[in-house]
Amino acid sequence: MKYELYVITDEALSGGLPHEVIAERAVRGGADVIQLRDKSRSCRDLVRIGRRILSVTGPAGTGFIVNDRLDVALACGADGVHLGQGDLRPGVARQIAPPGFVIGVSVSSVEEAVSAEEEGADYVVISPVFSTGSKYDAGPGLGPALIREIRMNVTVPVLAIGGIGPENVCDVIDAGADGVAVISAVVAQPDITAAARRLASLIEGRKRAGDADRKRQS
Ligand code: TZP
Ligand code: MG
Repeated sequence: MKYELYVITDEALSGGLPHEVIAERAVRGGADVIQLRDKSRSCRDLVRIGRRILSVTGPAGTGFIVNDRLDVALACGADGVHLGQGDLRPGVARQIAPPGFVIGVSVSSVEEAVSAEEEGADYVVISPVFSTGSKYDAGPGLGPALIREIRMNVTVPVLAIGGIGPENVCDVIDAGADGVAVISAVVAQPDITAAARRLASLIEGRKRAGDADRKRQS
């Protein structure tokens, strides 16, 4: 799975658009992964919504991840689950999940990132890199320097989340992130597709420039 632009759905921040509409618009704008995130819906609702999202992401070849809930992810046929530090341990999820199932983990330190990888995480998301109003308990921004430190200590893809948008996405890529996970920079924009397309193109351009620099220096 490619992890450059990872878009997290949020019906409140979208001004009331359903998860599957957010997903469809973000996929059209080039999102590599869609995460269904909703802390208020019932399990049954989440499975129903997840199946709708999968009908959009599947044919497009976009990844589909469910936040928090391994049961929902398995029931709706998602590609994977995303776990926080208070959710199931990645090692436990790994024991339950079928082969090839993607497990992502939110981390806020090198130690958490290393232990997530040791337990079988497929990617880690550093949270939050900048302060954000989109998650009430996200805490203060940890800063881009942590990206470089975590990048040097794990081999799985490293994403950054929290307060990331067109104005700072290049700093995050320059610091060594493989990609970014965003809510408001895409979901809260009047044109979700255009916002995703712009971010995807900034990330791609910056990575290409970084690759060219490294080639020149080697
Ligand atoms: N986890 C850490 S920060 C965050 C989550 C879900 C919210 C990110 O939202 P935004 O709008 O991209 O800052
Ligand atoms: Mg969680």
